[in-house]
Amino acid sequence: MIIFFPGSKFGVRYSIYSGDPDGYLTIDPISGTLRTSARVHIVIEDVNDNAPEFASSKVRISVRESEPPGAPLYTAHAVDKDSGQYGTVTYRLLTDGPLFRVEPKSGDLSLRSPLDYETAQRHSLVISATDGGTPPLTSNLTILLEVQDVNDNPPVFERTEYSVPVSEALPVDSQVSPLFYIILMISEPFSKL
Ligand SMILES: [Ca+2]
Ligand SMILES: [Ca+2]
Ligand SMILES: [Ca+2]
Repeated sequence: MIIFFPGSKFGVRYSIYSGDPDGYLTIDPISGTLRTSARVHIVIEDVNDNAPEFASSKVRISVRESEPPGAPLYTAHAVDKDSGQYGTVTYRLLTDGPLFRVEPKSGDLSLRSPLDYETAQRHSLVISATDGGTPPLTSNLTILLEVQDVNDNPPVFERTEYSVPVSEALPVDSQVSPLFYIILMISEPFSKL
């Protein structure tokens, strides 16, 4: 409903009195010209334009060879700026699978089986971080793992029994072979070995 007010300078002033509760209409108070307006809601949809990012592409860690399987060694963490599944990161180990494992959600790196310094003193691991886009975007982290030695091997003889012929005329404190040095204790009855 449009009403006008007599008595203004030009005799009439227009105003919208009712029928437009949401305010879509405006009226010129002098000319009475009606105009419409509308609110427009713009929703910006995210796209997968950011790959997961590690703070550094390479890290070094040091692990004792005595660490038990399952012990946490390192936590890989990548940040993806996208939202929803486009920003959801899954971790995967690309190398050295038999010895190590990575938890896909947390990025926790742990041992599957024990390390052995005497077998391998270094391992180079690559962990990938992949988002949930289609196609997915991926970044890699290289972990240079150095194995710390621990004293886990007692001295061992190559054989459990050795036989070396020794002359009874051999002087005391003699070397009987390049490999063995035997101090003969001269006392009966063991002097005739
Ligand atoms: Ca995005
Ligand atoms: Ca992403
Ligand atoms: Ca060792």
